[in-house]
Amino acid sequence: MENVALENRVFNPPAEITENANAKADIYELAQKDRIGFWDTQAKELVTWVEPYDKVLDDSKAPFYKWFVNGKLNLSYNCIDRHAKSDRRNKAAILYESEIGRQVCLTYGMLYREVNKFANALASLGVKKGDRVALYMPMIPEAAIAMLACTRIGAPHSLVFGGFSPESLRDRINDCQAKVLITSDGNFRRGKPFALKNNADKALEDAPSIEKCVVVKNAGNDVDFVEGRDVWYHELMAKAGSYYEPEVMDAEDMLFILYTSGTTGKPKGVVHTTGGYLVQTQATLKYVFDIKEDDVYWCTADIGWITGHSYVVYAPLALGATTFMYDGTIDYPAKDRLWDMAERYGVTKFYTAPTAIRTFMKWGTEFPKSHDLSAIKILGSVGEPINPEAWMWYREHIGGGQAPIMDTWWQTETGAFMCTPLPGITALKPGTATVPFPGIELDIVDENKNSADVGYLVVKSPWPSMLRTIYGDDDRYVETYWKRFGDFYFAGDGAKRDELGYIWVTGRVDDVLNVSGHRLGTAEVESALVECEEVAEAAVVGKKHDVKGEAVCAFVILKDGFEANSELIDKLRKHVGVKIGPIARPDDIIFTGGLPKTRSGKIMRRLLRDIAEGRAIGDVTTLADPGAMQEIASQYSGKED
Ligand code: 7RM
Repeated sequence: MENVALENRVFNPPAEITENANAKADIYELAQKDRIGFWDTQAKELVTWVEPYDKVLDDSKAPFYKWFVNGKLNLSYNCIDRHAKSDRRNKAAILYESEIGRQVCLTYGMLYREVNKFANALASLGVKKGDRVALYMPMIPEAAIAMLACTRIGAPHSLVFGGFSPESLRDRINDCQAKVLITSDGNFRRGKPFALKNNADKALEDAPSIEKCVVVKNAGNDVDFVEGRDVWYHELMAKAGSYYEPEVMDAEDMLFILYTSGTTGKPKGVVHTTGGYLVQTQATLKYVFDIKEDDVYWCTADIGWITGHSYVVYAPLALGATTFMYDGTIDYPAKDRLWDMAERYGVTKFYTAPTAIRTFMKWGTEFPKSHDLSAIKILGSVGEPINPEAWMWYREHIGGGQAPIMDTWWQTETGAFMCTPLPGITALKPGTATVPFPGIELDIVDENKNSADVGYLVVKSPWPSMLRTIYGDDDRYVETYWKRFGDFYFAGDGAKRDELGYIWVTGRVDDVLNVSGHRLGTAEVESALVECEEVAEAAVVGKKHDVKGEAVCAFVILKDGFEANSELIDKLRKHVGVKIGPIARPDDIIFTGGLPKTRSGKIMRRLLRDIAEGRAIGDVTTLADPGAMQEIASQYSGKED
C-alpha cells in the first residue's frame, strides 16, 4: 500500500454501513434495466402527491422536458406537514447555532407553526401563487422558514447570497421582478455585526418591483426603516394566522430561481420546478448520506447557494431528518469552532467543500483532535475537485480513519447529485466522484460527441431535478446547455475516466472560475473592471490557489494618461468587491499594454493562465499579435506575489 500513489488507493465500503444501508446491492442494476421505472418508484416512495401523475417523463418537446406530468403536490407539505402529523412531531427538524452562541431547536411541530404563520404574513403583503420573492438573508432559521413559506404559497423564491453586493442583489431582483424582499438587520462575523439591511437598502434604491421589505431582527444593529415599505418580521408574525392551506402546485410549476454565473456578464436565473426536484434531492440524500432516523446531518453550505437549497433545507426536511445550521465564521472564537459544534450536537453526517478542508489542513490536526468526532459516520465533499491529499486528511482527521467520503459532483443546474459514490456499495479512490447516481446517464465525450476517456462531461438523458430553463430566456437555455452536443446536456466541465470506469472531473472548460467552490464568470469580473474610468480593457483568468482552488487574476489595459500604481490596484480590487462581492476581488492585477487575442478577437485565456501560473507560454501561433505575450510575461515577472 505504501508505494501506491494516493489517487490509486482503493477504499472498500465499511461492512457496518453496507449491512444496514438504505441503498441495496441491486440498486444500480434495477435503475440500469429500467431508468424511468426507477424514478417512478422513487417518486411514489418519497413524495406525498395530492394527485398522482399520469406519466413519468414527457420528452416530446426536448430540451423542455417535463417530469411527473400532471402530478399535483405542495413542497412545504412534504417537508413539514406530513412529519408534523406523525411520530416525528417532536423530533428536531432544524438545529441552529449563531456565531455568538445563540441556539435554536425547531421541532417539526414548531416549524410547522412558524411556516404557516409566515405564509399568512406573506399573503397579507399581497404575495400570491406565481409572484417572485427575493431573499437576502444570513444562515438563520427564519431563512428556511421563509423559503418554506414561499413554497407553501407557490411563490418562487430567489435567494441572493448574503456576501453579494447591493448591485448584485439589485440586478437579481430586477431580472425576476420580485415583489417582496426578505432580509435581516444583520448577522455576526468574527464577533461584529455585519449590516445586511444597509446593503439591501442600497439595492432597493433602484428596484421598483419591490413593494415590501420584511426585516428579521437578528443582530440587533440599528437599521433605517422606509415608511410604508419596510416591516418587521416579528410584528407580522405576531398577528399572523396559524394555518395556511398549502397551494396545490403542478409538478412542473416553478419552485425557485437561483442565479448562477455563466460565460457572459449577466448571471443566469436557473429555474427549478416542484415535482422532479423533490424526488431527486430526496433520493440522492437518502442513499448517498444514508439518512437514518437518529442522524444529525450537517451540510455547511450557505443557503444562498444550490447546496444550501437542496441539502440544508429541502432534502433533509422532506426526509424528516434533523438538519444543523451554523451562521458564522469557521475560526471564531477559535479554529476548533466546527469540531466543537460537531461534538456538542453529535453530528453523524458532515458535508463540506474542499476549500474548507484545505484550510483545516493548514491550521493543523490539533483542532479536530481536541474533540470527540466519533459520531461521524459519513463525510461529503462538493464544489470543486478534491485533491487526494485533502481527501486523505479529511478521512483521517475528521472521519476517524474510516468514514467514507462522498465526493458529489453536481451543479446549480442539475439541482441534485449526479455523480457520486454510495457509501455501502462503491469502493472509493481519493479525488474522484466515481460513478453516476442510479438513474443518471453520464458520459465523457470528445469534440465530435463520441464517448472518450478524456473530454467533456455530458448528461445523456434528462433527469428529474434538471433545470427547466433560464428565467425569461429560453433561447439562452438552449444555447448554453443544448447546442454543443445536441441532445446531450453540456455541463461545462472537463473530465477523464480511469481503469475502473470512474469519472474524474478536472474543472471548468468554459470561462467560469471556481473560487472556494463559488462560481464566478470571468466576464462578470471583467465588466466590473472596465466600469472604472482608468480601465480600457480587462481579461480575467483563474490561477491555482492552495486553499481557494482558484484565485482571480486580472490583466488590465489602462487608458492613456492613467498611471499604473499600487493605489490604482487597491481601487480596482475594491471596486470589484463592491460591484460583485468580496469573493470576486482579484488576488493579482497585472497592467499590460496588450492582450493575447485570436484573429477573431477572442481573448486566449489559456495563455494568460500560463503566465498567471508561472508556466512557459504555450502555443501562440493563432494569435493576431504573437509579440504581445512577451510583453505581458515580462510585466508579470516584475510583480510581487
Ligand atoms: C454544487 C455546486 C458547479 C461546478 C461544477 C464543477 C464544480 C462541483 C464538484 C465539482 C469536481 C465535485 N454547484 N464541482 N462539485 N467539481 N468535483 N465533486 O457546486 O453550480 O455552484 O458549481 O462546480 O465545475 O460544474 S455550482
